[in-house]
Amino acid sequence: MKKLITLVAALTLSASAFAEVVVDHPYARAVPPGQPNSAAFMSLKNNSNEEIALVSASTSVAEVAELHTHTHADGVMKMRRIPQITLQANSEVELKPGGLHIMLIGLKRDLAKDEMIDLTLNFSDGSSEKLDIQVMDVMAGMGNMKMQHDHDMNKNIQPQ
Ligand SMILES: [Cu+2]
Repeated sequence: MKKLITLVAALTLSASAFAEVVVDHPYARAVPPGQPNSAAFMSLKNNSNEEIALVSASTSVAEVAELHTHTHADGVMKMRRIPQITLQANSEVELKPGGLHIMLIGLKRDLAKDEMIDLTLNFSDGSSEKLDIQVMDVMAGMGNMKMQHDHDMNKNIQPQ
């Protein structure tokens, strides 16, 4: 009987923790030793008929995880913290380099290519999703935009 109760509890827990949002291809940017910040990217698919929003994130490898977007002004890419990333009903939002991303601020250790890190996503309906995401080399193809990104970060945002 005790075993059955444990099983039911486990099922209930996984059901309530399951978000209506499907996460596709999550990854984090590998950074060279000493870099204070990185970012995580993924595609978020809302398969429900209700609007839902990603409201926060956390990871054990950084002090803070913030939701960020990029704005393009006078030829310079700048990042801005946003309170949430809204997912309209039955739609998909892409978090990608140069666009929406989850900023990992105050890295507690280096993020080397191919290792896995944990990332928890918290949604507006109270659900959350814990992911194991791969660290990948995102430098290639990002060129100057990427460099500007890091430059701005180092200047403007101090780890708390
Ligand atoms: Cu950012």
